[in-house]
Amino acid sequence: MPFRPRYTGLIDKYRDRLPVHDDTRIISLGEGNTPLIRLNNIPRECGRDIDLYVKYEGLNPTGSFKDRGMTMAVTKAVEDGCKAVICASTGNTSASAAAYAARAGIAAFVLIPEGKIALGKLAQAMIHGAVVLQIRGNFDEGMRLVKEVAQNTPVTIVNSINPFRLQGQKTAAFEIIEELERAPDFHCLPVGNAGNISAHWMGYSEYLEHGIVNNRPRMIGYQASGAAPFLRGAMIDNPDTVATAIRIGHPQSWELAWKVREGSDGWFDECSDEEILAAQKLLTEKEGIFCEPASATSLAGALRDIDSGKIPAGSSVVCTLTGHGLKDPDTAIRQCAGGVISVDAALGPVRDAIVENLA
Ligand code: AN7
Repeated sequence: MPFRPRYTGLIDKYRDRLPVHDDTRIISLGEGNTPLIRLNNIPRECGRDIDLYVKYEGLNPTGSFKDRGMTMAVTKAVEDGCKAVICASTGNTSASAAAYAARAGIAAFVLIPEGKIALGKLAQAMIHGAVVLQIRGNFDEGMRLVKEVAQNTPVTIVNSINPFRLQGQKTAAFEIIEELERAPDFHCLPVGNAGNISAHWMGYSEYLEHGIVNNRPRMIGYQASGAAPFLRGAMIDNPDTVATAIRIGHPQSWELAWKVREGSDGWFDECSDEEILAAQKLLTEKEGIFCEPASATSLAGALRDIDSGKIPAGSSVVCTLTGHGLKDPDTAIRQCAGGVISVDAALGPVRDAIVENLA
């Protein structure tokens, strides 16, 4: 039989493990089923015996892992008869909420920090028709406002404090297990609100409890140095980092994430902006994989911990690449010091430029 059934998204695939009914109208854009790519060149060059994979969540419909949670959150909001969703966002949640609300035919309101959201994400929220409220404040202030306004306005919050979000996001762990036929030894993620690390742990734990695997990974959460409340052990008020997606000082899943650390015998660490950008560039140049800066935090941290032996040789490691590189073209271009070469539209100059640059 040369044909397989059309892939129709993660709710259809994992229906038995998600809180939906047979007659629930599913709001899906075919999210999930993202590639788990084994890195070749980076492990070889760093000279470590390591089985290193990236889970390329940037290949979800709106370019980030948020779609896994949003398909569930919007499906349930529509099931409950809600006509509008709202979120605060550093960018990806707003892009995803805007798209899934459009798909559902309901309204989306998004609060974003003025001047601190990557261009692609802003474009997405706008083109999908969300009402974009740019606040003169950061994500944490936006989140507080969203919680307040939702108390007496008919809008459903679709940030990760909405429990259906984490239910959807746990499916990434299912997919990894199905591909590796076991759980990895270590799973590294960038951490902002810590919803995603918590959701992955739920997924891994569920497959362990149901006897599908007999191991769980140690979970490692990396934060940007300027926005690292887990490392400091306390919330921070003025987070700052080039990785705007994780420019968060008051994580919403604070308690959950500490339980993940304890339960998995994992740890939190920080990466500087320089380390984050270097990892992003390494991945694009050595493996052909383009993720946004925040996403590269998982790889930046993992490479450092592999190098120091904290992640021992022989381990299998999965790094989640949470968002696509095209989300933030400005930061990518700014990283390429050489820029582009301008030449006259004539054979001579074009040939000269090629010869000069042949290694
Ligand atoms: C690319 O969009 O919080 O630790 O408002 O966009 O689950 O918060 C984004 C978070 C990592 C952190 N990588 O995940 C938002 C938002 C990317 C992200 C995170 C985000 P959590």
